[in-house]
Amino acid sequence: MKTLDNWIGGRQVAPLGGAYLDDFEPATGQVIARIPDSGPEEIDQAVAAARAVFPVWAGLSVAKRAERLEALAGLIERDAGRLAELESLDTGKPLTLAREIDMGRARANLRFFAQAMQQWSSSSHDMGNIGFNYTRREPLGPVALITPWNLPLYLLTWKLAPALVTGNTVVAKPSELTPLTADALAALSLEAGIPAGVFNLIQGTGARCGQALVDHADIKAISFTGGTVTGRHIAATAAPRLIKTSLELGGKNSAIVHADADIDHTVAGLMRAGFTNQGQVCLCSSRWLIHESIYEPLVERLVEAVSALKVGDPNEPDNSQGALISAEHRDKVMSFIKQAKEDGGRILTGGETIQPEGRCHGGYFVRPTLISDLPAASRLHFDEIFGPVVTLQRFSNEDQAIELANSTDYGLAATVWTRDLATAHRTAARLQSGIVWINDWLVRDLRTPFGGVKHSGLGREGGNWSLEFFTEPKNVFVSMR
Ligand code: TXE
Repeated sequence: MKTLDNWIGGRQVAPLGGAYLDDFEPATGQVIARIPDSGPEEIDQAVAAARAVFPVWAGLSVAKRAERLEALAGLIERDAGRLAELESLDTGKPLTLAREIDMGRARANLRFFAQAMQQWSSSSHDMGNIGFNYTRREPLGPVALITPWNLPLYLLTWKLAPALVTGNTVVAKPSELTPLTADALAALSLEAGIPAGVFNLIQGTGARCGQALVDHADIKAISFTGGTVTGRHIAATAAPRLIKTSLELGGKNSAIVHADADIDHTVAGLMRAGFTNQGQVCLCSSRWLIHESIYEPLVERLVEAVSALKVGDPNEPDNSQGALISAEHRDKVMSFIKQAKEDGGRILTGGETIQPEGRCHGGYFVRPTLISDLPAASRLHFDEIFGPVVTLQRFSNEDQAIELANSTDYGLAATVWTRDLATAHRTAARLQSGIVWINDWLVRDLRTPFGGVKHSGLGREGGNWSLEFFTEPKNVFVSMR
């Protein structure tokens, strides 16, 4: 069993009190590693290291910083097999998914921001004979990156790349449930020539270690992806210090299927949108709203497709569904299914846990579940379940579909399925959502704004939005008089 350390100032450092937490493999329920149970002292040391090297890193040319990020992307490519295995082991997601999606995206994040920063231009504002202004974009200093367990390396690199390429130094805290790939990334960052102390990594719980990080007086900005309750708490913690926060939080995303949707295409799309990563993606469509004229035949097709999903050992290429992240999370998902039954909902398929034969017998598996006929007020329509559970509702006209979709506190990512251009654009315009996909799901262009409205977050990531978040504009006026 592996024992991890923190990474402070380029060195592996054991936790001060010698306290460790267990890291579980979701597919087996076995302990696979021990991670530091860090607190304020370790955070202090990491922030001090990040502060000390900040002038050096910020003083490098953009080209030099971009070169180091490109080198890190190259190392992720070199080690993709090993990293995908660690990611699958730690999260319970299918190994093929970790290879094809998570590793590809981790590389792409680093390359994208390395290149984007070299194309970015600052602005100038001419005042004729009086003079002119130019606007510098300056790095902030040590920044905190706090990431969740569903897409560990994917989301850490999504924040790390823009933070570093703009000249900031970083203290990162990955989820205590998925520490492995962040640890590997810290080691690779040194190999890539990123100076010691530029990327520090502290492992520990949210309540003690994460809280100490967001409380630290020398942290200049916080980029967070996680649950809405935690996000709200972090915003409140940061507010008195007047530091920037970027909050990417939960979702309760609707898929609106209009009467004229291309059925084959929609079934394939909904399967991805509902069940990728066992439904543990903030962008997953977990409410499928279907026009009444196609409801019965479409639901029949969907039940057939969902029932055919293979669940089990993430190492078996045939299994498109792995384990949920933890026993606690599995129990939370199952409590929603229990609630659905109490509310009078019909479980059309799934609705139960699975104990596969063999090595994964103790894993946290839930069969992909479709639920219909819930009363309109059931909380399954409004609360984020974050698992392989989708609710079905029918609508009779466009206004009703929009009203249902907009009726939750969240507003992250909706999908619209129709062959009619005007219907597609009109629906997209009326949805309260940061992102809308028409006839597709999770197609990402890293230049576009990514984030949600209402309780799904604050701010946007992606392209220039990330570069702006991690910099402070400074306007300089030059007199010509
Ligand atoms: O998230 P947390 P949890 C949703 C999903 C899930 C729910 C709770 O619905 O069921 O959130 O998940 C750190 N100060 N999403 O409890 O706690 C924590 O250690 C500083 C949606 O796992 O928000 C981890 O590193 N940090 C989501 C990170 O915050 C703190 C992805 C996220 O954990 C902290 C994951 C504190 N006080 C869950 N408390 C998405 N948007 O994709 C916790 N953390």
